[in-house]
Amino acid sequence: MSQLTELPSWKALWSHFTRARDWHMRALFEADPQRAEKFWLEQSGLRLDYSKNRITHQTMTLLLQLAREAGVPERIRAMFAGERINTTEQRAAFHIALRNRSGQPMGIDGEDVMPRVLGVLERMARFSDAVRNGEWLGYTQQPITDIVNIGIGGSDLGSLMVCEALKAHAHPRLNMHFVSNVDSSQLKETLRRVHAETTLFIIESKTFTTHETLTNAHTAREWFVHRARDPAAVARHFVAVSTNRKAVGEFGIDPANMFEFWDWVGGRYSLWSAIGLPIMLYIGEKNFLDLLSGAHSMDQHFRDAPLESNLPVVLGLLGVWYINFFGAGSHVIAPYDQYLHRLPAFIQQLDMESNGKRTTLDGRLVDYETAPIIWGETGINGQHAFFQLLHQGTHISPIDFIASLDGRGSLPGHHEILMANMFAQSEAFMRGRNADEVRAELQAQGLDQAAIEHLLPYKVFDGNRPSNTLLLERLDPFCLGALVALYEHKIFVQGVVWNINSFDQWGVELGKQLAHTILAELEGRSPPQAHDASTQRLIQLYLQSNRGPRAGA
Ligand code: G6Q
Repeated sequence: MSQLTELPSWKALWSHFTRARDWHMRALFEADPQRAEKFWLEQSGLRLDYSKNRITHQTMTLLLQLAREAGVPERIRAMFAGERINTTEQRAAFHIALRNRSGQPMGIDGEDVMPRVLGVLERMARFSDAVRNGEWLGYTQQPITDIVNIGIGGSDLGSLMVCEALKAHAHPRLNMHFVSNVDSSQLKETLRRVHAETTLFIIESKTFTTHETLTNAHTAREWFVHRARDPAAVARHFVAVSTNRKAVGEFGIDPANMFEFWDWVGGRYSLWSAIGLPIMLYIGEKNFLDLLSGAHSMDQHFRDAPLESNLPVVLGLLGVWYINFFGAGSHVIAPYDQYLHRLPAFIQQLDMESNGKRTTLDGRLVDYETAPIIWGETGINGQHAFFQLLHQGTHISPIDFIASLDGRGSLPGHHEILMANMFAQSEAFMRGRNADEVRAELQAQGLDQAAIEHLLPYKVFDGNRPSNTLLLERLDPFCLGALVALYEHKIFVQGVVWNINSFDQWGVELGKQLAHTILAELEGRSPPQAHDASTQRLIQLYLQSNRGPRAGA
């Protein structure tokens, strides 16, 4: 039996659950006219309505007790103290220092990291300014018009998501491109749209050993040198972001063109570091600093606010309530904002890579569920696609609705439709539609009794499906920074409750290793290895299909 399931609050929650599972939120709203005000929090430009959850005041009291018994306050303190909370890699998880705008030191093992953090930020700002104002020229003395970011996972998704989200703040001359897939079609299509003379390549890799990234980077450099006809021109067109100075030098990028970060920054937590260089180039230093300030504001709230009014804590505990008690295996991110269309993918990595674990900090296997499957899409598109399952399917999947309140930048009439749909969905998920309501509606449409009874079972919605509504004052760098930090900390809170390390990713490492063995076989560098029959057959088929000259060769 694990420690978690032995906690008094855990047991109390189970006995509470035997009653709570039968509550309907409709009744909870009817019983308490103040419910929407009670389950409401505001912080750092964000408002959270969590009243449409299957909770009462007592549920929250027990969940907060669970957070205390699981040691959430102590673990928050340890994170902010720079302790090596990533125990399997013996590292701190100190991304909070990257956005520390307080002017105060933040240290790991007594060493203040802020001078290094601020030093890199300053170099990033100088470089971005030069590119943005046209001082940084390519090898034919033309300003940069296109930026191609080459990286994958944590060295791609964060910057991609933020650049998409803040497109409205972008420099008018700059086009951003992100290449992550080693499938050459992505790089090929990107290179077709840019010119060597005016393109800047950013090679982003924490380790600078990731095969996909290095392959794309080498191909991009060959493409470039072939056009520039001068290897020296690489210095004006290639920069690197990494923790591995030696490998960057070996690749052929001048260390003067390298922006550094540190091993205490996890890949999926790195957009605040030099990995955010594409963001700064795209939206400028001030906007990038506002993004950091938004995250910093959420950090301070997370560190200082009492648990009951602490947004990341409350969101994290609500997740635990559904995952561990209701057995909800998935969670939906539904932004009602086209600019946030990559947010579901970003949070998917953040959450599933952080908490998709089954070994506790003391090396035992868990006997409870951990991270849910995170999925989603822009909400309005989701409504016309997968929301059917959320309304009437057999799974319960809590939903986060996310939108900005300020629609004044929108074309006339659009934002109202968007928001009306979002509010309507959250209402429908909560209320559902009972048999009496369906009958009344069908009668009003003039259907006869037999037709009504036939349609009735299909048109009834149980409702009682939980959701959170997160409203940003507006989609600006500050609010976005706060939103991302909110999810980072929510995930951390859940990791603490489940007693797992949210900051390692051994599953990613295994895939990286195994592909090397098979690649050697596919390239004919190694004889066939002992694989299972299926893998063996797939390798053989691939080898047979690729005999002979390459297409286009
Ligand atoms: C993130 C993961 C993973 C990582 C990529 C790229 O937390 O560790 O997504 O970011 O595998 O790694 P590199 O930055 O080392 O190329």
